Amino acid sequence: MRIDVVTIFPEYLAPLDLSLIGKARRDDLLDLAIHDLRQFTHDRHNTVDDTPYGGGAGMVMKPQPWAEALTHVGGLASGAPRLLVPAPSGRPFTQEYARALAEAEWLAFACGRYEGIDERVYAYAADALGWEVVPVSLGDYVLGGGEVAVLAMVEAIARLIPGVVGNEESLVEESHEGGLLEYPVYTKPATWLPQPPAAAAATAYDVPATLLSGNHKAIADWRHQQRLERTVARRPDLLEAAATVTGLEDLEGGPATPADIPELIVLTRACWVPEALDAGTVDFPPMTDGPAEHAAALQDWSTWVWRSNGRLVASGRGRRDPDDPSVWQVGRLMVAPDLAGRGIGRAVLAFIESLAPADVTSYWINTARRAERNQRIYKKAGYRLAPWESKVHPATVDLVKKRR
Ligand code: JD8
Repeated sequence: MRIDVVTIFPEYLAPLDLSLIGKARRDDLLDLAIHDLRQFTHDRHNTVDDTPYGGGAGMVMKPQPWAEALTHVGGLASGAPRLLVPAPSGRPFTQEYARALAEAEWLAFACGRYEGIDERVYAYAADALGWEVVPVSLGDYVLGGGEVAVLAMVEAIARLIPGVVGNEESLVEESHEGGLLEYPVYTKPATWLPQPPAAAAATAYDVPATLLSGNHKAIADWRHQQRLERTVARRPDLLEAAATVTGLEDLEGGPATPADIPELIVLTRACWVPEALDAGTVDFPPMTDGPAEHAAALQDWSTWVWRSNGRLVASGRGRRDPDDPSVWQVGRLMVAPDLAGRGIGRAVLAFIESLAPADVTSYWINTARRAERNQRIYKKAGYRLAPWESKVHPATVDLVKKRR
């Protein structure tokens, strides 16, 4: 890949000589050239800015040096680059966009400063040079110019070029791939005893036992669970995106309201059909729960519902155990039967767990003794069968999980 960057601060981009990107350049995987905009001025003071038409604060970058610089860049190789222009108003730069840009043969970046570049430069690049011009934004905050954005974008793009990162599989498993955040990582020693600050007691910090178990399946499950929990806690917006990836459009979650009760009754009955068939009767809650029971439950539980394109497709609820405030009871986890198997239930469970107050130390779920599929799902999420007889009903079991 070829990348050209035009800037009034070439030194700002010196970090691109270092580390991964520097190695990629030396290995000829990346041909990166930095160009000083002032080289394309013709006055004694190398002027690149002037006052804005229409008035207002600050200065604007003049079109002439930019046109000459971009024309020069256009002559450095055959074909045409895509011109990326960092700007707060640009297209959000995401991992998905970085992946698309990593496929390009040639990219050029125009680093603005001051109040930005005279708008006619973009028209010139598109019309006279025939380039595709894309304003891009690093994020929703204001920088002083495009250089820092280019550093970030070039690093994100270049590491996706085949051969730049040694370990290719580390590119697949990482944060933001698959819509979930990264799992936490640990290295030796397995038990770490830091030097305590003066007058403080020494505390040992352990690596989570699963990572020392040598059980690859258990480790993969643990890491996946960590990714889910982190995403729920830190970036719930990403979970909605992940749900879309799993085939659910326009998924929106929120606390259940009385207006949801009619659909909640239908979804609940549909989800408990397997238990009813197994029991040979529909004469048990939640099958028998009507509007009154659901309305009462909305008072006692934090109940959430998720809708896809307006349809109520999933729900779950949680509350403190009335007999033991350290326990968070999770209940009525349901996903519309036609949407089962997409990981929605796991996401709902992780979300309901995340509603527990900070002082809660364990989670509790009750399910039919014979509901093996449910129990498998809960065990995968870290729950274990409680050794005691359930107080709810003899035909049910309790599953519990320690909070981390
Ligand atoms: C390029 C000039 C500063 C922009 C007045 C002072 C990207 N995510 C991002 N935030 N900010 C930028 C960015 C800011 C820039 C320039 C990128 C050139 N400025 C100006 C207009 C309003 N300020 C960015 N990518």
